[in-house]
Amino acid sequence: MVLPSAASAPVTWPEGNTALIARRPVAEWAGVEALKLKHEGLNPTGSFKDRGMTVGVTQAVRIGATAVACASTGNTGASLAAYAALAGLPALVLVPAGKVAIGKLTQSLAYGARTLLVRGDFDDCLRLVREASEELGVYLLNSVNPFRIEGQKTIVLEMLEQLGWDAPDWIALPAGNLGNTAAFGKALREALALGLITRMPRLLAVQSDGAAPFAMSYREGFRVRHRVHANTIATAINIGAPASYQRAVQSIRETNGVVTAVSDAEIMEAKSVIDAAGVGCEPASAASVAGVRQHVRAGTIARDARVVCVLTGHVLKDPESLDRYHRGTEPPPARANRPIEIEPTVSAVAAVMRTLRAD
Ligand code: AN7
Repeated sequence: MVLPSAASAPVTWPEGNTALIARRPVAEWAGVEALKLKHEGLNPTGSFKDRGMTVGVTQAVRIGATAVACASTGNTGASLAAYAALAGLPALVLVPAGKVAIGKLTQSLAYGARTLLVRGDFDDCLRLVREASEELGVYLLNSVNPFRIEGQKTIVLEMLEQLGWDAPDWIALPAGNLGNTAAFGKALREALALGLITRMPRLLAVQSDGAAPFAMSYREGFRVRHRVHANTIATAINIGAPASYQRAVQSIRETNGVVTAVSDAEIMEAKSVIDAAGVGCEPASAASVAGVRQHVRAGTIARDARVVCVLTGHVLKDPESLDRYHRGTEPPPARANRPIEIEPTVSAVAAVMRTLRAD
């Protein structure tokens, strides 16, 4: 009823059925007791992209596509590479050279996609893949493809089901190219229309200060569609000209939503709290929790509100984001951990143990 039907067998890993969890240290840090985390990093390729890719690649097979392509900051490419391999279709993945986390690049290569390191940023990659796919007849699987959005709706529908169809007050998510913001709004609109829920949760879309064109537009009542030169540590959302802008504006309007931006330092602080709780996520994902904390402090989100933060990617996706702490070139956020090099002696281990606290 809420998804397009597959004519033949769907191309599926399978994906979804991710955990909705509560973790006290994260809730305390954010300032909301009833905070839950929907961990989309638990999908087969480690991000929420698999939910859209199963539908998108199934559609590619249905129409007889001979090759598939996408531009990506890393996760879309990793997911496309896996699902194309599953379907036996050649895949082209265009990523910005030098700006993709190593885990994601490794996946795209390992799953066998032709991976092109484009000398430019994500926005250049997207423009290029749109032109190339039109000229060369390759099936485009960025989230401008509506089938991707249909699949990503299941994040929200599954979350609502896990909550017994008792909708939360807020759903927070990181926002880059805005496909997910578009999908969440559509899912909520349909859930309300179908009577699955009786009231509309509010969306909180969170960007990084270094890549916040959507937050800028929001502050101006969406009168201007901004483009910026993006620069954030959260490479997944390092996007300056989001493609799904229009549909995302509709999502924010229809849910009485809020768009905000947080600093890279706040993102890494949130990540350190999520990581230290034994959950873990990639930097972009932590933006959702950082955004909630910001809006609890501002009074927009009540401390007794029921909030779900979507963690979009797995902790192993982007290990190098912690490099500068591990190498000691920068002080880590309060809860981030740093390796300690020692001589192979028991006394060296004992010296470290004396610094451990019982908590
Ligand atoms: C972990 O892979 O755009 O706002 O090319 O990987 O729907 O773009 C990734 C986006 C959030 C933002 N969190 O979602 C790509 C890509 C993670 C992500 C986002 C992405 P959208």
